[in-house]
Amino acid sequence: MLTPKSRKLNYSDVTPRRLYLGRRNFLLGLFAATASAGCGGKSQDLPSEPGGSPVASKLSGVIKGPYGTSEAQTPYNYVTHYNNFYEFGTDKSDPANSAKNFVTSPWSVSVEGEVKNPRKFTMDEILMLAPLEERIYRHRCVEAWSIVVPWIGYSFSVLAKLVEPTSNARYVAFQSYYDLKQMPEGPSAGIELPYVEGLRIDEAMHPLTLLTVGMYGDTLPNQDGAPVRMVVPWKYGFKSIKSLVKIRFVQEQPPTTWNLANASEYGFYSNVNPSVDHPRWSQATERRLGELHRKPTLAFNGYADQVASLYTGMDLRKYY
Ligand SMILES: Nc1nc2c(c(=O)[nH]1)N[C@H]1C(S)=C(S)[C@@H](COP(=O)(O)O)O[C@H]1N2
Ligand SMILES: [Mo]
Repeated sequence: MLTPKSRKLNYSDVTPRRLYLGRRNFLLGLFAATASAGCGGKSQDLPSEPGGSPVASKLSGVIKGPYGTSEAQTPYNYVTHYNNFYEFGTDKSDPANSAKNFVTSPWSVSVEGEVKNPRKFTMDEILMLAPLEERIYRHRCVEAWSIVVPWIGYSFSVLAKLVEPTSNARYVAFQSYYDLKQMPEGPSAGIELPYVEGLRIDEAMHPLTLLTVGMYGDTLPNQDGAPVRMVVPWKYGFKSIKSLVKIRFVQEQPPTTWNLANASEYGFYSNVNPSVDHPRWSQATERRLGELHRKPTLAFNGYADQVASLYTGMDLRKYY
């Protein structure tokens, strides 16, 4: 069928090289290093080993990717205990607890719409489509906090090129997993679910746009969007949709969850822009989790050199 022709690897043969169940030792080392960072505090607050499959396991064969920032990485504990994942509750501390037993295997992502080769990718296939790169990106939430995360993945364009978008494909629509049985808090989240997001095709194909399968050397913890999510580093965090199950190439600009919830506060583009305030607060500065002082927010979250040209001639106050 549509197994990439250049690869002679059998997915079931190679997967064990990517995934080692080394999580426990890995986490013990990490928490030893970060326990003093001030988040959570008591050791009882640290995640315990759940029954069944591990939340995260080590990824092997990860190479250094491009575009990394040299700023200090945010301690793992913050990135896994201060989350927005409304399917699992609306408090920042909710997802770490309520996503503990989220079942992410087996998993597949269906890719459809304006493409020559619609197909479903199993998670094993997604892990093997391209070499996994570590990319240390800034992530800026619209709520004016930020983190620096060593994500693992590869450019979304790798997957897109495999399915061959047609010339009608002008946007890409993304959809998260949604299951009331596993996400009983979903109906009280105050947003429509399943969570949906979208990018213009040139934004989606930009090499910075990362199809993300891990962080800090490991697979994604459930609360950070396991087993596969998008990371679009020059946009506010809500564009970086978690726990992806469907990707649709489309002709018209697709609906997006936060725009549906409140169009005057959240636009389709949502490029990080310190000079356009949110109606209810300034976007000029941000609080980096784990740091004392606020810092100035950068245009396009510091990625202007790479992406500003995508928006030449557009009024970024109108297209917020
Ligand atoms: N499916 C889904 N994806 C989501 C969200 C969500 O609630 N549901 N929240 C978004 C927001 S607002 C942010 S800031 C980031 C947070 O990612 P993190 O928890 O890994 O830092 O995920 C984004 N992706
Ligand atoms: Mo966010």
